[in-house]
Amino acid sequence: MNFFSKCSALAAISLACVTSQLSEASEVKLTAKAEKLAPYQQRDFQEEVFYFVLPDRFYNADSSNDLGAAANDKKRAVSRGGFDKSHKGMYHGGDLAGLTEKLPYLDNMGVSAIWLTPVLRNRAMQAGTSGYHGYWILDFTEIDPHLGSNAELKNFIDQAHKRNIKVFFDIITNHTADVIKYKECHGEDGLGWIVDVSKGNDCPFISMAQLANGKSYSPLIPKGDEALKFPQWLNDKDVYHNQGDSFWRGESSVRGDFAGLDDLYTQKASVVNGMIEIYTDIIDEFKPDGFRIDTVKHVNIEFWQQFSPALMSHAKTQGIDNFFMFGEVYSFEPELLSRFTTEAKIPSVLDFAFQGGMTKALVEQQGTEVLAQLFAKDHFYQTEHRAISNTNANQLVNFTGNHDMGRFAYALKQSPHNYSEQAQIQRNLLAHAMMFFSRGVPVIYYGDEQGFVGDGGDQASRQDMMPSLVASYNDDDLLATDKTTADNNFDVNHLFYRNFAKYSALYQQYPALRFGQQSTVYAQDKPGIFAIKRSHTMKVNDQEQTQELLVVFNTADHWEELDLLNSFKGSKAVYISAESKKEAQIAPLSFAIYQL
Ligand SMILES: [Ca+2]
Ligand SMILES: [Ca+2]
Ligand SMILES: [Ca+2]
Ligand SMILES: [Ca+2]
Repeated sequence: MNFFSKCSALAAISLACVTSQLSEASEVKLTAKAEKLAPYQQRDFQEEVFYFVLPDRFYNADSSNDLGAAANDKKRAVSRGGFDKSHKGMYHGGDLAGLTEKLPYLDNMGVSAIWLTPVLRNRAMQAGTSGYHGYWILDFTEIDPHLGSNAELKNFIDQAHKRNIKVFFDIITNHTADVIKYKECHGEDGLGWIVDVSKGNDCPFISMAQLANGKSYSPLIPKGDEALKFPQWLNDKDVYHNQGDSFWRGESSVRGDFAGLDDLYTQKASVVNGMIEIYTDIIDEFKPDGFRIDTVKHVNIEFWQQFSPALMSHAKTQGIDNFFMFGEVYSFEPELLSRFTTEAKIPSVLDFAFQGGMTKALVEQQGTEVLAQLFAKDHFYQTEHRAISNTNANQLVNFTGNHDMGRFAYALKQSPHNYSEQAQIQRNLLAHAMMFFSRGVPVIYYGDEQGFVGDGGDQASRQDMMPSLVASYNDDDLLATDKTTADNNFDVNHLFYRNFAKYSALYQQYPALRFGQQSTVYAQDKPGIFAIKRSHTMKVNDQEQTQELLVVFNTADHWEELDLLNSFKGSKAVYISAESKKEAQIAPLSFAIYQL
């Protein structure tokens, strides 16, 4: 009996047995996630399937807000404009009303949590591009008018909660929009440049040693901009470092401006308390289910040691018992990443090391031992700090690509291996399967489910889901579809969308895939088999039951023998992504899950 026929026999009781992930005909009835997942208020963070989205690039359901603030709104004049659908660095019109309208599309794919790029009010224009991405906050008390109103955000959260979907905000404590200028760089009025910006390093960083020797910048706020920020204390120049631009190393990494963005003096108690108040107010007003924290590495650890526990405990007083936070620490080293979940007391971080492992194994074709080496460092995340939320590597946040580094599909496309379209499709699907079925919480980057590719990172990876007018997006060859980004791309029949829906359903069906302790069963020094065991003990009717799953990936572009199954007598396949010709073989670039 081959695996396919085993799989068919099981199909009646298992949710998903398909002959091939590339076949069009293999539709299986999946159990709705609502039947498997606990209600959002009681659900653990590590049960989620995340969808990460830039609201501006998703769906425009209200063209009346496309320009942002109203023309007669004096208070918000700097939050008006920047709308140009043909420019990749401008607002494209997507909004909260659009996200609300498209909730069924996300729900159907099995998404159980949505992470939005920052929604607070931005300076609309800065240095020739716009704040469409939300990372240039001016007003920490209200929603950017391009996206909608505070009331529309509340409605979006209510509608998501009705579908048992959580909502996470992306928050920033490192910097505000760029309002403060330096006389030495921008002149007496702060309105231009008096240095040669073509030489790079626009406003060179002044170190602590230089400060001690009397060198410093003279910060100023251009006339008319003195009261732009909310709350008011953010308009005080003394709550910023004012040391010039970061060059991303040493003390400049924490004390420097991010390309001119005003870097907060996060060592000062008033700033720590001010930021805690800003975000406890946000929790009180909107009751989000958690936060993703931006630029964590660029803020001193002592700040997080106060900020993180304060927010976690405040959320509990608001009845959000499972409130959770994860930080962005741009590093591929578990030794450094884990400092922020342990020393800095942030419950979890985005697992950049996991993303790096996917790239090594599936783009660069390194041996699967690179994955074993990655997971061998999971112990770094286990320390006494777990008192906060009993966290461990299972709560790390897995992703394959993002809005800064670009999509995994782009990494495949530009690889010197010159992958065929079919190979790009298979490798992309396999990377996403690893993201779902390895320890950690999966994050689908919006558009990946529609075969988006992109020309690189940053603006080049922030395509529109709605019909785009950006020429450099629309000339892309999307994977597994004849459509382009000039079309509407909410296709529930796209190969990737359908597969991600299956991955979500599997994830939600088997507790061991969400909670299971992971151990490596097999890895090798060349592409091929990587096998892990996921093991989870739970109480069922007062009896302890252990669910054990074996997940086998084949990263090679050839068939591999599955001799290792001999060590797991009586195992049965619960999912095989590509039909096997023979028992005890696994198809190229495919995976299989067995119950032990
Ligand atoms: Ca709009
Ligand atoms: Ca900083
Ligand atoms: Ca500045
Ligand atoms: Ca292009």
